Amino acid sequence: MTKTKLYTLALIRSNSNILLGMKKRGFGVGRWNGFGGKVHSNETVLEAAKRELHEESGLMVNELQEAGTLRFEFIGETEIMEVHVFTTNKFEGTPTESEEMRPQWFPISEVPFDDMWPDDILWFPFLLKGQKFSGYFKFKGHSEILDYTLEPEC
Ligand code: 6U4
Ligand code: NA
Ligand code: NA
Repeated sequence: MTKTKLYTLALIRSNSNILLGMKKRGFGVGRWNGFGGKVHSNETVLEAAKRELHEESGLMVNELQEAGTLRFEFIGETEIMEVHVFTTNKFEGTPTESEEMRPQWFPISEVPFDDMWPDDILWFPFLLKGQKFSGYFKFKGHSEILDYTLEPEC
């Protein structure tokens, strides 16, 4: 039996820059990533997205737009990760390093895809043009995509 676990991922934009965090521990360590984590049992996905963004970057948001949904399967593991991706260009605060993340702004033209999850280069174009997306990726280890589907969603 496969079990689906819910996660959030928030990508913050400001003018022509995007905020990423260098993951300092745990899943995705050593990669630039959006901010997010596990949805707790007492909160909605949106509440979790705001909480994780604040915990990991110090930023606060009133609204987040739904950008897309990503499902990840890892060969040999029974759990499917379902990641709800959000974005906004309205936020309060200044990015601040946390135990988990070191935030840094990147120009949209210089997103460091080589040091990110390998799926990111595939779905970022949808995110950047504001097209909602739905993706499924089958990983071998954490660096090899064996199969995937990615499509626009309304
Ligand atoms: P702890 O360490 O328990 O506080 P938590 O912050 O709840 O962890 P974490 O950081 O393990 O959860 O969550 C994984 C994060 O990585 C989520 O924001 C989703 C994101 N993520 C997972 N797979 C990804 C992938 N293939 N591409 C991507 N982000 C991914 O861009
Ligand atoms: Na996290
Ligand atoms: Na977290």
